[in-house]
Amino acid sequence: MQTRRRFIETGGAVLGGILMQKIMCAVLPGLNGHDYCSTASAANIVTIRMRSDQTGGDVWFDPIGIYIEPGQTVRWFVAENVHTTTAYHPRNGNHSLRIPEEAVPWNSGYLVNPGNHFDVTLTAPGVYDYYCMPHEEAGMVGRIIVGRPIGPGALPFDYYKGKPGTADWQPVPEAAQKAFPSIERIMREKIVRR
Ligand SMILES: [Cu+2]
Repeated sequence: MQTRRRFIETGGAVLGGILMQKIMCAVLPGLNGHDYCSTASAANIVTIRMRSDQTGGDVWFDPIGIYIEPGQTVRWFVAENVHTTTAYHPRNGNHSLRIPEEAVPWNSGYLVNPGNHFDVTLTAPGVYDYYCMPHEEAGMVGRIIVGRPIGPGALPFDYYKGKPGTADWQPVPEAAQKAFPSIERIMREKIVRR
């Protein structure tokens, strides 16, 4: 919970910073044209909503697939229900590695209230697959491509079979495998909704 609170506070500070930036640039015309007043920082945040129908029987990330540039920040927001955003990585419950080797795995922990959010800034190029802990079996997964579609996330789901040190890895559930948008579609459309 501590980790989650810290990230929510960090997210709040970012939002506050954007608001302050807008106010400063509106009231001080001299600042316009300055780097401080560019929209780059706000545009750098990509939002993914964590959705559910009323019964909780249908759950999904929206959008389910996105393409971003290295250094952009992804922000997951709870819209309905309780969710996590958790990278496919052995450090997260022995899940198989499906993010770039040099990337730091994330796990938001449970985000329980609408509006709760969690930010991750992705710099290493490659495919990043992630899941929602309580809803992975139901196929609640998402895919982010940063810069180029490379790395373990670009490989078949069973690529690690027979390799040393992977015997404990959990396979990606079948419903989740079917839910991922293809790399080709993300590269073509940039934003893929379910
Ligand atoms: Cu979920």
